[in-house]
Amino acid sequence: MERELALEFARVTEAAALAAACWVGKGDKEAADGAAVTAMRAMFDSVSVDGTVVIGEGEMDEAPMLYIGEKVGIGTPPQVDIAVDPLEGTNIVAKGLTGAIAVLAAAPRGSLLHAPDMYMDKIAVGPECKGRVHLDAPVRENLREVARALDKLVTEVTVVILDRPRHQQLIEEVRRVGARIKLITDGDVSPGVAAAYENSGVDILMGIGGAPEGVITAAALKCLGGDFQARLFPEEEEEINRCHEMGISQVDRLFTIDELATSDDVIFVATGITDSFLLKGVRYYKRRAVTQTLVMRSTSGTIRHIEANHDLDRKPLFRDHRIKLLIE
Ligand code: VTB
Repeated sequence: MERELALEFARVTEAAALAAACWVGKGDKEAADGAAVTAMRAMFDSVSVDGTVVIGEGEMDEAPMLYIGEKVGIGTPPQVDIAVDPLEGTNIVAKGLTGAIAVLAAAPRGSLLHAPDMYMDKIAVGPECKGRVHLDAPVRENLREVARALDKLVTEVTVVILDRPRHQQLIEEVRRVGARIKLITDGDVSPGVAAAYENSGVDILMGIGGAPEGVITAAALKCLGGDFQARLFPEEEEEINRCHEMGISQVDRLFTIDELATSDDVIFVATGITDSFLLKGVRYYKRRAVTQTLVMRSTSGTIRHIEANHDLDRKPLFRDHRIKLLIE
């Protein structure tokens, strides 16, 4: 993939973030998601790529836009797989909490796992901890290894876990070992990526979240040289059948980072919607809005932060939307 593509993709997540940001705290997660999807879809129409959505808003019959299998981009080479989450953290935006991002990963056709929409057990760490943790190792062992690798006391290690009843045992085990925990309400992509990001305050992400989000996190960690391991966590027979239909015959197999994103040519972009471990959220002033976007390419290993200052009056998509919100 040409490096210029990375900047084109940044515009795509910026558009989604700007659209979703109008909905912060308004209690309407569907509207927030719809706005992000519409903006992302519209911006894709100008990107020089022959893209196929492999992780998106759902199957064709459940999503009008960015559905799995949908073609995006203007249709010229390169042929790429696209994984999107226009609004990672719909509840976060609805309630005005921290941690929402608009995110996109791209890799050559056939190189991102077509993950079924179900739960996935995950562990994500940064480069120093690569090869030192294992999804199936006891929590105590993993946290001690992370502490050693990062030259910290275990009491200084920070673990991010989704605040869910299913994680009660995991949380108890982490507390027994003495590590710090940051419980999050939603949105496990941003802390998963942050685990590999210097000074983010996150050392490791653990627990069960969405499988599509897992593939997106793996793509990001490929760019950062971090590690990610995962196992699908189907809850019913129907989900097991779904795995088989999607070509995953051994449902309980462990996926390494290189199996989730097989290519070494990955682009990852994310724009902050609300403040998160990774990025600042959208800020407004004087009919302008400032966005922060993380842009990474695994081939070069470059990590860019793009701070963009947008003139909202010159962006019809957002201008009309803002006027509509004001009138209503
Ligand atoms: C995570 C998180 C998402 O779902 O995957 C989580 O990254 C897992 O699902 O933002 P549950 O909410 O059922 O626990 C989200 O929070 C929402 O899709």
